[in-house]
Amino acid sequence: MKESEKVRSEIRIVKDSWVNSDLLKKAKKDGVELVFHRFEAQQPQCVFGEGDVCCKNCWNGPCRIIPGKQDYGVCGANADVIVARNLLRHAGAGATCHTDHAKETVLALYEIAEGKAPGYGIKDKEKLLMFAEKLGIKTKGRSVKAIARDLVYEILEDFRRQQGLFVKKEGTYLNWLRIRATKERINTWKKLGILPVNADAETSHILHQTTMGCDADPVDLLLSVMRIGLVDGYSGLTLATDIQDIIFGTPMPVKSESNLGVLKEGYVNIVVHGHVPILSEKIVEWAKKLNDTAKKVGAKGINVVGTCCTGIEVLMRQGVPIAGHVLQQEMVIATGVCDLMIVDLQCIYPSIANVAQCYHTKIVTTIDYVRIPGAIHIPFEVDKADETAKKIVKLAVDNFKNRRKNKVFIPKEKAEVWTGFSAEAIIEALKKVNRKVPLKPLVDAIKSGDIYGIVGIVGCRNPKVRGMRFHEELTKLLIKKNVLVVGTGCWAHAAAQEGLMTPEATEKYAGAKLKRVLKAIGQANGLPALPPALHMGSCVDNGRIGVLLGAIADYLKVPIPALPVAGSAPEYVTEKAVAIASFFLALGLAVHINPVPPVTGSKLVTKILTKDLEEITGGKVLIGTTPEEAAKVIVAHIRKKRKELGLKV
Ligand code: NFS
Repeated sequence: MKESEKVRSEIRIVKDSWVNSDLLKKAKKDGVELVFHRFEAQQPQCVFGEGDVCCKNCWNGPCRIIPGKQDYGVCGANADVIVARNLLRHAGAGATCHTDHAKETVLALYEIAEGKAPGYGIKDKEKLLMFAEKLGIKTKGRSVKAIARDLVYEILEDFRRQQGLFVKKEGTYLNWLRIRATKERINTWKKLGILPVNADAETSHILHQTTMGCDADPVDLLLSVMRIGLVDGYSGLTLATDIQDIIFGTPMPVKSESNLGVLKEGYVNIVVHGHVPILSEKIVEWAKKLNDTAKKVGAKGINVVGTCCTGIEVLMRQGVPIAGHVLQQEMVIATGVCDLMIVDLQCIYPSIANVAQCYHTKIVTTIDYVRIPGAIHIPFEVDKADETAKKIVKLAVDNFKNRRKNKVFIPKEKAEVWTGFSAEAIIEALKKVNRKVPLKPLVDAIKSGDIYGIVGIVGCRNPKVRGMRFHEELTKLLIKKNVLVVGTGCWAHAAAQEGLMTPEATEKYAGAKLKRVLKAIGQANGLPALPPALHMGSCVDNGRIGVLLGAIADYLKVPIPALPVAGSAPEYVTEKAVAIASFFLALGLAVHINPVPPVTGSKLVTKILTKDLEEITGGKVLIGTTPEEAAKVIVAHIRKKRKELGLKV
């Protein structure tokens, strides 16, 4: 890289408010390579990959499409087929992340029901009973464990049902979709023939469908993307969240802190990283129990903080502070005070083991299919949860003495965050305004235009858009226009660090009308105001957004696509994000996606996703490559929906 380019790239890095330049300098001195450095080393990135017109599905290839020169791969597949096939594979891979996550929790519930996981219980019995009753499971006079076991059996049906798989039969589709989606959506999906039958079979089936010499119809492939979106939405996201709520409790509002400043110098710092709360909940519990042990080694106590989505899980339910989003995971270690980072699955950079080598940090992997050379592997099983968590926390305590004082630097930045806004928590807050019909104040505000619309902003942070502060700026632009923002995942880290998840943010950033509504609801709940950016949870908690929108649509007696709402993934990175976007599109939402999704290599696929899909599911992809452009297209979409509903624009 030329010297001038190097300087430019460093300026871009430092421009991000979440990058502390002193920490960056120290990391450089310590010999640490960060995500930005590797990103720069990868430039220029492959243009064929960007348009997704590269096919590596067979060894006639690899083939790539150059319009007018090489219009077909060796087998005859054109750009439309290659792009649609690749998109389906990405969505499928993303959906398996969420269905595996959901299964981890469902199988944990089974162990609990069988009395084989003594470390865990059932915290939200009401939710368990609600789902059991919806699925026709007898509840009267039965023990909670017996009901939980039957619930697990019904859920597992969604992963093994064969009837209706290849020969479609009426009425055979996912149980969890049946009890969590709106009737109108189910009918629409039924008409389209995209109701999934078996989550595992659907995700493995698409590998067959997209192999050389199978499905060559881009439209059919895109309908399958929608079906996979539903697998992701119901057998992944919503199921994972619902079962986690049953085991660990449904989140309710709680205050905490965010950003690297939550690490504490005198304390044993344990960082939980990944996605599934089964492990992190136990670590939090054992850190409290072993707090005095830490004092014996000269520490003031144990400080557990989180990164990425597992951090959010323990933030939402226990108020554990969050240290950083996906792009900050290496920086957490570069502070020199991370005594142990414990990871479960997904979004864990393999590079953390290299960064840890520059410090005393121990990395502990816990899932058998997620291993990192250089890390210590301690398998985590629910039946031995307590002894394993205790062992890991002790490992961290023992490592405190190895900290190298000359390598310590903790950035001061930290911000208050109000979190825990599950759909139930939002309804509870609204009940303080209208006990009998809690949705009424929210819907009335939408109708009057005091809340112009609702936008769910979700997903990763992408090094491609750094320097732009997309999450932060887009959120501010929307709330200024009286749009209520809800969201999850790394967006939530960004919004929290920017101070957007506080009652004060309402005063500072919200448009006058939105401010009035949020103040009224907040004051009914003993707060100066509700925050204008509501933290609904981790990435799997995107299912909560679906449930909330479904409730609003049912209340208004209109389909979800008719609502003045939209979704946005302004810095998406992962295949999981592709699956989530597919779910939102199937739900009938307009979804802003940035960077521009990898479909531009096909004019047909681009046209279907940005235009024609609206006539099919009601959803469509919106493009906006700056926060200003994105806010403009999103607000224009909301305006259109308001007009169609006959509401004030
Ligand atoms: Ni979701 Fe993106 Fe990862 Fe969580 Fe963050 S990167 S797709 S937000 S941590 S899953």
